[in-house]
Amino acid sequence: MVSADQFIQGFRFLPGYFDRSAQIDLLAELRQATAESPFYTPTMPRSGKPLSVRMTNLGPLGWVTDRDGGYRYQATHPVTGQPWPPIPAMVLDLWRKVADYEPPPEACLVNYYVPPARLGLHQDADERDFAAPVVSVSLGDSCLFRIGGRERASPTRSMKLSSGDVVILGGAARLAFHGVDRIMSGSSTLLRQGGRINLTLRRVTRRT
Ligand code: MD3
Ligand code: FE
Repeated sequence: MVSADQFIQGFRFLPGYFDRSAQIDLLAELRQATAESPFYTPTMPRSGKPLSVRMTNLGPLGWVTDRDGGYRYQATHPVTGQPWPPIPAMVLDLWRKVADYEPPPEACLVNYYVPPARLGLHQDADERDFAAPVVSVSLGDSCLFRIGGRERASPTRSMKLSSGDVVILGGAARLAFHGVDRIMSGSSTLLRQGGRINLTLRRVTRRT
């Protein structure tokens, strides 16, 4: 297993960016936000098949999917109908420090993986702005993450993402296929019940 740093232009890996105490602070922010805006089970376009990953969002826009509406961004939680809670200051700070992109993120998707949840190989292409990077934060159990190239058939590399790690996907990496193959149960004590939380920060609309 090798780092993907030299594999795709625009991929940056910052292992252990958040120390244990920052991870605990971030988790406390997420507990507050998810009390108002709970994790729900999204469904696939057309088939209506449930995803194994549970989701919620923070920020002005959230990524959602369901059978009839497909993949999209919207301002409200699909179950509660309420606006998504704000993105925590420490997450906006992270964006300012690492994204090299002036406007703040519009969407912070929060994915919650309880084994055997996984995320198949896909591209993040529902945004209008591909000039902005995607910034990801991992919390809780480690996962086996896979990243390839701009085509589904491109060769892939696997790497472990652990609690506190940050990944920045800019440049060519912004449109790379990627997925989460497996959660490594018991690899972290951060979440009492186990599992993995991932935050992905994105710009959605084009800069004017
Ligand atoms: C590579 N999330 O929400 S984060 C997603 O761990 C998503 O929950 C995964 O893929 C997760 O869409 C991966 C790392 C990541 C995020 C966005 C990317 C890698 C990426 C965009 C382009 C290329
Ligand atoms: Fe993705």
